[in-house]
Amino acid sequence: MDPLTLLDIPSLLRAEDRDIQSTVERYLADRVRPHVAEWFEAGALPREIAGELGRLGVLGMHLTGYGCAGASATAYGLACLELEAVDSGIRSFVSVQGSLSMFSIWKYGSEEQKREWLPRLASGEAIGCFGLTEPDFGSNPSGMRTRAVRQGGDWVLNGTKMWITNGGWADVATVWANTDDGVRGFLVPRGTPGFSTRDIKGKLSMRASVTSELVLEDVRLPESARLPLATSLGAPLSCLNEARFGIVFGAVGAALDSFRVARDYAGTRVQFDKPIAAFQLTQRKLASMSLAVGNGMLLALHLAGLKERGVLRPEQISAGKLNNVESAIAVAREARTIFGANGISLEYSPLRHANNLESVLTYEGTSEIHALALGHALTGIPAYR
Ligand code: TGC
Ligand code: FAD
Repeated sequence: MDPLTLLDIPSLLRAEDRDIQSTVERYLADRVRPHVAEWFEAGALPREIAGELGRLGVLGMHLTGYGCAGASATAYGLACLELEAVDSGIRSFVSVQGSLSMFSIWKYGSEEQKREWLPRLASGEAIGCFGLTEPDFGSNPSGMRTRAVRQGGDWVLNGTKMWITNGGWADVATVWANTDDGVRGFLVPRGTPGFSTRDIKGKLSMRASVTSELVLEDVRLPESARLPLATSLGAPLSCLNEARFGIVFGAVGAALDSFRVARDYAGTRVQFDKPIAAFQLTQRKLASMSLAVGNGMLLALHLAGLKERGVLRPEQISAGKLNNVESAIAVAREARTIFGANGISLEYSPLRHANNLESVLTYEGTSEIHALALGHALTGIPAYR
């Protein structure tokens, strides 16, 4: 049995959401799971995956119109769970494409920008990225140095963005820059003179994912490249809410997969003439992991319900991200111990998940930032600065 069946969680799900989850799970089992450890080792993700995920309908699946599926928040969350049960890098690709690149255009773009980009991004024909973080400004994006200056009717952008998922692949980058009037967003198509990317190598985490630096040197863009409805730092921060919501479910997926493979291994690995699953200490580990997965899933479903009713608040997403990512990394590490030495090989997923979750702990707001967001909500006192 697994932790979700133990609590009868599938009975809480609508049939249509479960169907979407099963479709995603089947695709991944067939096309991604058998290869993902290899991709992680090689530090590469095959680009064809974008078109396949587009055909599967998961890119921007929670958005409406322009080729997007208009699925429920719960279905989007369950898809993220299945994606991250395979590898956080695959979920990251989908999060950035749908929740950051596409959402920024869907929410803040002009009709023309939406028509130009959303259908191609939804199908995976085009890839998008979202550049907020800079080398010197991560947790504190308000200090960003990337500048956009008006020159005649155009904008000229200069600056550097760092740690950008999908950056080297992107056909269009949503770039956030400071202007004389505050933060604004710009769509920078690949090939624009002065715009270049450099992939970051040597990662010990999130290896099945493209992570890049974006360099903007006198990049000249027309006014029509600016996202017209984005008028402050609140715009990029609101996009983060969408991606953070997906992570609340995704983290449960990484923990669930770690639990499942550890439980199976414990049932077959014999020491002292018994399967190690027969030792009380192993059962205690499985019981604790199961509680963490079940609690994380109930929290995720509760937040999805709030999102579907349109009442989900940012601090509630912070609670979900902080709780579920911290508990997933603890589950993955505990699961790893059940494999003994075998647990450090790529053959078994828990240490790969734990390593990936180091990135998830940091990106989309570090655990410390989400703890401070909760502290702010609980006390009324912001303690970020
Ligand atoms: P502060 O003054 O608090 O806020 C500025 C304006 O933004 C509004 N706001 C939000 N709006 C919507 N949703 C949220 N979550 C919001 N948080 C803040 C706020 O109301 C205000 O609006 P207004 O109208 O009054 O101007 O800003 P601050 O500078 O004090 O910073 C607050 C803080 C620390 C919470 C914020 O800077 C923050 O969230 N920092 C973390 C940065 C971060 O998460 N970066 C992520 C980069 S993208 C990424 O990591 C992608 S990885 C994806 C993948 O591969 O899967
Ligand atoms: P810093 O902000 O320098 O933080 C360092 C440490 O100081 C952390 O522990 C932090 O919690 C702590 N700290 C900072 N401020 C405070 C405070 N006020 N109180 C207490 N502690 C504090 N960014 C994008 O824009 N787009 C992307 O697509 C993207 N993809 C990423 C993919 C990967 C694999 C990774 C690892 C990162 C990605 N990021 C992306 C960047 C990510 O959002 C940042 O790494 C994150 O916001 C933290 O910023 P930083 O790394 O500069 O750390």
